[in-house]
Amino acid sequence: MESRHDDRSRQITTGFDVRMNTVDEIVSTSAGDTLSLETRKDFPVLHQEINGHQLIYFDNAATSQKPSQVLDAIQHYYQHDNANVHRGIHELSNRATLGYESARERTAEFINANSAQEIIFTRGTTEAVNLLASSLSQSVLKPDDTILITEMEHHSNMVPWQMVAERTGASLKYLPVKDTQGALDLEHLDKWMTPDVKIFSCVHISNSLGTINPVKQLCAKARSVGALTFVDGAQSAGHYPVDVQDIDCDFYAFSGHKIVGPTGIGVLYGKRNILEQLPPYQGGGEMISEVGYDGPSFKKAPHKFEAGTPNMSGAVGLAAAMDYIDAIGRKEIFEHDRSLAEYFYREVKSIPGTQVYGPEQNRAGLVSFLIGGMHSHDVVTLADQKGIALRGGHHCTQPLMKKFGVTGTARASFYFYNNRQEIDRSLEVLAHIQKRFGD
Ligand code: 7TS
Repeated sequence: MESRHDDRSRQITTGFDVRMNTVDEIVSTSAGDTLSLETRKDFPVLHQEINGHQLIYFDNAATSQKPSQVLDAIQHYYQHDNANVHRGIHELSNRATLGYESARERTAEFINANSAQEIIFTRGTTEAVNLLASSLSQSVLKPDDTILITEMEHHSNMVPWQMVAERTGASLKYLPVKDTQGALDLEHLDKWMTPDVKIFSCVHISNSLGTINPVKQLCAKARSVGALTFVDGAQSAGHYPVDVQDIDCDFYAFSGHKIVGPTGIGVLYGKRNILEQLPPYQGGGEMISEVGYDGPSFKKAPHKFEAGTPNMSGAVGLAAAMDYIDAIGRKEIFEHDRSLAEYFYREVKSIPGTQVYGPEQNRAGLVSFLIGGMHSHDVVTLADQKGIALRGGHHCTQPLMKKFGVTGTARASFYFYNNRQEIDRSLEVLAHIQKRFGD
């Protein structure tokens, strides 16, 4: 199966060039609601009423919606190319293998990895962190070592390290978040980045605050003390120009379902020389080079990390999602999401008694807030009655919420198909909710 990159790009009529962009370029670009106008037609799920109102989908940090181009790619795979990969030497198996391995190459291109050998397919970000933590616990971590993460990590980049620390006797430390504006304590890095730190793991964009962490600088600092570096890209891969060689992290992970791709497929990127030295995560078919009753020998990376029948249709759908995203451009997506978030942040804050979390500027496209006197779940339930999908709760960052002294927040998270009209409507609804039920 040939790469669909060009075909898919043509199907999307946004007219943007496919290229990587720098952060400086992002800041100087302005974007209106053009993206929303041009892309909404591709998303069938958006065209429906919920509780008698036009759906407003603001839960994109949890999962994104899928365009027809991705749905078609998956259907095409099952209708024409489905077979198991690698095993059979027949035409369908060859096509399935080509589709799967082309998706690996497409992924390498998407994050500017040096080669497709550096791309491991997983079920998602969560499995990627578990794979890495498990493998490093067997090969790198010793009882006197330290794993350094941050206080704003999602549970999936916290619990696996807590489990591994427990198992290996290594210490787990947390780089502090300064306040509810959500910046890391970058002024005291020397205190935290010490030679005992063997692994530094950090979220790129916070899912509960919208903070964009300076991961390139953080990874450079961690590397200077000899630590391996991991960046959780679940909220950045589909929203922000990502270049893993520029960040110079050793590992980076993201989930397909958050970047308009299918569920059940994700990516762990790892530098090739390091992956070759790490032990496998799970054992089974496809990951061995030879097996005897006395034991196995393993394939090279990435295949030694992919035991069992992989998610072929997921990989094909993921490649279609990447084509779709790149045809728009992540610089344009970022600018669009950021301008919606800054607008929402400003306006929601002016609703009496409302508290907002995360940075006011230079933020990603999601906003956490609390309406005075109301539980976040009540805000979300009332908004749902008007067709607005928000998320309420701790957003799998429970320790951070505890630090802020709250059980959770309501969160509106945006993507390129959202627009100002939707925000104005949701602000109207939230103001009404506050008036009726808030303090
Ligand atoms: N890391 C971050 C920063 C995330 O936001 C999420 C999911 C994950 C890891 C885990 O991704 P998964 O695809 O493996 O589940 N975040 C959210 C969220 O904010 N609401 O629901 C899921």
